[in-house]
This record gives sequence, C-alpha cells and structure tokens, in this order.
Amino acid sequence: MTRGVWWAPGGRISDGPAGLSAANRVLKQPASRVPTAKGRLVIMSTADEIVTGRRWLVIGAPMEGSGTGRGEIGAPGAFRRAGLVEGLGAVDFGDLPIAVTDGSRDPVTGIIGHHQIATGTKLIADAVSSALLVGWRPIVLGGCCSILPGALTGLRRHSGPAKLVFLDGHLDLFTPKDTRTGELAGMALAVVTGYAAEAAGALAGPVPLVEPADVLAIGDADGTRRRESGAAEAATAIPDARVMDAQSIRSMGAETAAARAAALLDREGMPYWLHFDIDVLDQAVMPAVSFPAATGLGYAEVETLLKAFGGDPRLIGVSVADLNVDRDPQHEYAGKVTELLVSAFA
Ligand SMILES: [Mn+2]
Repeated sequence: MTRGVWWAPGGRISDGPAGLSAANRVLKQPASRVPTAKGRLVIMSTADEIVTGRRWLVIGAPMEGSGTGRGEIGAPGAFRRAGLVEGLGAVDFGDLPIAVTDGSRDPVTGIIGHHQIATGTKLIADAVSSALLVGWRPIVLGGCCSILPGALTGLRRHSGPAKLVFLDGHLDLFTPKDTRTGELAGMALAVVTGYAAEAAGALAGPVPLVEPADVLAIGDADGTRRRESGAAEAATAIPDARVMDAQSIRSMGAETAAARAAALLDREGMPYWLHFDIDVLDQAVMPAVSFPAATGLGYAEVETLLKAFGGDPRLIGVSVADLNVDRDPQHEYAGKVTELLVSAFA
C-alpha cells in the first residue's frame, strides 16, 4: 500500500502521528476510523490531484464473504488490467488492505469471518467518506456484495441521508436467521435497510443506513430461491422500497425502465448511491459470478440503465460487485463489464 498523505479542504495534512491527529480534527472522527495500512495513512490525493471536478476515484475493496479466497478478490485487479482506470479518466487509490480468511460463522451474527468483515467494512466506510470529503466521486470495486454496508456507512457519514439504487439479480434480503451460506453478500440489502438489524448493528452501527422508502431495487430474478429457503420477500422485509424485477424490466423495455427509475429518483433531489452487482446480467451472458441469476437481461439493457444513472449529477458514488475471476480465465467478462462501466460513467 502506498505511503500517503491526507488532503482536506484548506491544505495538506502530512503523514505520521501529527498528520493523523490533524486528519482526525478535520474529519472529526476517532483515530481508529482513519484508514491506515501498516501504520501509515493511506493516500487519498496528491498535490497534483486536488479535486476540482467530480472525478472518479477507483477504490479496490477485495472483500469476499465466504472466507475461502474465492475469485471475487481478484476483481479489482482484473478491472484495472482491462483498462477501467484509464477508461474512466479516474485516479486509482489502490486496494484497501482487506482480507477475509476466517471461514467460520460468528455465533451471534451468523456472518462468516465477522471480525474481518467488520474491519473491512470500516476501511471501506473511511475510504468512501474521505473520498467524498475531498470531492471525489468514489467507485468501489469489490469483492462481493459485502462491500455495500461499508460504502453506505461512509456515504451516510459524509452526506447524510441518501438513496440507493440496487441493481442486482438477487434482492440480498437473507438474514442471519435464514441464510444458508452465512455470506454477508446475501444479506447486503437486509443489512443496509436495517431489516437484519442485529447483523447491521454489529457491522455498521446505527441503522438503517438507507431508509427502505429510499431504495430502488432493479433486476431481481431470485424469487424461487427465496421461497425455497423461507427468506423474506421485499413486500414483507422492506415494504416501502421500490422494486422493478427483471421480468418487469424485460416486458417494459430498458428505456422505459430507465425513465421510470429516473422518475422515482427525482423526488427531493437527494443524492444516491448505485450498487451494481454484475449478476444482474443473465447467467447465459455472465457466467463469471458465484451466484448466477436467470434475469434475462443482456448487456444492452444493463448499459441503458447504467447510462441513465451515469448521466445524473445526483449520482454520488458507485459500487461494483461479484466478478469472480476464477470463472473468467480469458478475462473476457472483466473486459465486458469494464466496457459497460466506461460507456456509462466516463
Ligand atoms: Mn448481490
């Protein structure tokens, strides 16, 4: 990890203990909340990169919630090799020092690798809030959907209440009580909305990170699996959320769906975060994921949706989850997703 300095409005904060306390004064958060790597402050900006526009800052978050080292940990590197940083005209923050190696389930929260996940969640939160503080538009590259609570914790800390567009082939509404896998990824939306309150409290502090009424979930095609496992439907867990499932998007068409999404987001002018799980692409065209979904959505449909959000100034940040590089030996799907992201957000 790069030896770094913090920049904040008003000038340079040097590294070392003096820099740490200065950063704490500016950021108004305890020392433990400032990301460190090997005892040093992590770089957020350099003298030549003081942010003047809303430029993308790529933040690698190789957090993978099975604790088995599955291929999601290789995704940030795969996107970089495919040219994402250059394509977005972004600055690359590098990878946060996150590793989930503990495959055991926490007896209280039911989450695999709970302590490492909680540490990773804090690092992601600190990186996102710090990036927003100095004017970047963060794009957090997972990892799996376990990156979402950290991203929204950082967003909330910096910006206050915001909306969430959750573009995912699943609803991620499992809880510690009904999860089979124990992976936080399957509980991501339940945690951030506070439906899985005990898990959320243990990870991210006060919940909800986003009000259910401020959630727009797009692309769900997972009803069968949810019913088989006894997990909640959105209507029960987060009844105030807006859900446009994959079937409805297919029947209305992506253009109409994008317009409807924009209309739903239009109220109050609140900023919103976009979480893009690439398994919203149908398994026939996106096999490089750990939990494929039969959404029926193709690249063109997803590109139309992403472009609608990418062109919106209220889009404050993005997280990208679930590319499993073990299932992408030819780097074909890393390349295709990179093209999508560049097309929508450059
Ligand atoms: Mn997901």
